[in-house]
Amino acid sequence: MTVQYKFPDNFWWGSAASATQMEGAAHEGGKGENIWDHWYKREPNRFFDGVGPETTSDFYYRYKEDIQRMKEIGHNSFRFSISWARLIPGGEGEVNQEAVNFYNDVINELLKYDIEPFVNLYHFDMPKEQQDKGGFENRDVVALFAEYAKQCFDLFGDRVKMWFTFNEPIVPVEGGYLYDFHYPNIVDAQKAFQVAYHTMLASALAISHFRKLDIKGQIGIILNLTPSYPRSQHPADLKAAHRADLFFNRSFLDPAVLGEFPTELIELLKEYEHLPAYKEEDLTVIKENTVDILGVNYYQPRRVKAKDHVPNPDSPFMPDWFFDNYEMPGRKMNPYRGWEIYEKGIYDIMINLKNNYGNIPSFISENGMGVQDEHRFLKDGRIEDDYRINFIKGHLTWLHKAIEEGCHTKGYHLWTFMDNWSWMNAYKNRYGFYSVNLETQERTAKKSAYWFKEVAENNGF
Ligand code: BGP
Repeated sequence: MTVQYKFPDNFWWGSAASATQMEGAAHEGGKGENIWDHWYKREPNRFFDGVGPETTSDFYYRYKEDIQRMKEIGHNSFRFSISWARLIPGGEGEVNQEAVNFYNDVINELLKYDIEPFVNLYHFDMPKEQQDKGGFENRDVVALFAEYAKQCFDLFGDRVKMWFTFNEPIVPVEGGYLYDFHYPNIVDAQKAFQVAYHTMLASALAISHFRKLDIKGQIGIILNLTPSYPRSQHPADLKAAHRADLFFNRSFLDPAVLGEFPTELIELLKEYEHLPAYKEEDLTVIKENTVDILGVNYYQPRRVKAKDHVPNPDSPFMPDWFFDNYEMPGRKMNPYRGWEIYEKGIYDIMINLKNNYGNIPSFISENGMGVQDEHRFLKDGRIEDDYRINFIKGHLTWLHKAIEEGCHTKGYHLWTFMDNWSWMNAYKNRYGFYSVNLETQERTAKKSAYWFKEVAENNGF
């Protein structure tokens, strides 16, 4: 392969996944219930095809063969999450030894193949007992999360060098407290802001434990940074895009990297009486415990326009001072998932980090192309996913340009290693390098897996 786009030495090539989405063994190995197990039991029909978190690719039992596959396709790093409810079944108290053994084995197996384990502590999966007490609405849960994080550092910090506190903290806020696509299905802006605030406090508190333990590694957070593009240069549209950025990106990015919430955000929350409860000393914890590294998840941009004052029944929280989403005519769409494809977005994000966030070291922690009914692309027993190869290439090309312009970008992880269960969407959209037959658990590499192997081996394409 002639290499036109060469990436920096030691670039991380790999993929990402999460506990609830791939482990299976939802009621085995001493695992406690999390909100997904509970919600599925309560409302199975809310999940695509009625499929719940018990039906997965069974990584809990098949991690050895899967890690070997990672090696086969050139991974030098892999991100997974620890299930809080598996490690500490009720979210507090005794550690479950079977879980310790499992995560130890996974970490050791990855290291055996020179695959750097990237460990994320929370991927949307609050233990049910803690959610019953309010989850992150409840200040006590903040300290419990930090305690759980500390346990993880103690148990695995001798080998794991790359740590992340949360994946996409905005999603449980939007899903669970504004737009009804995650448990606890509450629609209440005040609670949403409280949960967002407590999540960022919990992240900083976990980082403070990490620093006290003097773990030889780095700690960060994974954010889905969604660039907001205005419909036009009209001041009202510009203001709408600015607010979308403020709420959906900067609410998390600023405290994580700069150690403080944007003043403008605080002023707006005061004005609209949504300021969450906080203690003065929290702000010091947030100030003193910023991240070493940022994981960036990028799928699609946000197109925004000024509110047109027509109530939108699909958007329960879209007050007048907010913005409306805008369906820009002619935008390029993923025909198999319904999300926009805008490769340059990845470059814009990186340039923003360089210019406004001290060029913090970062990497792409998720990017990927979901496809419905992907078996239609099956040819001679394997999925010919040229569309995914083009998708990755397009994004890597812009990422490469960002790096050439001085952005401190250290890797690229695809979402995801093998087709996995995805919350309410269950198995609707497939993203993996490997397809999985859920009846036989047979894995088959897609065309993109072989292509990616070459990219990783050549450190470029
Ligand atoms: C991201 C999440 C992942 C995964 C992905 C795809 O936001 O971090 O957990 O679910 O989105 O989502 P979907 O299957 O709904 O297309």
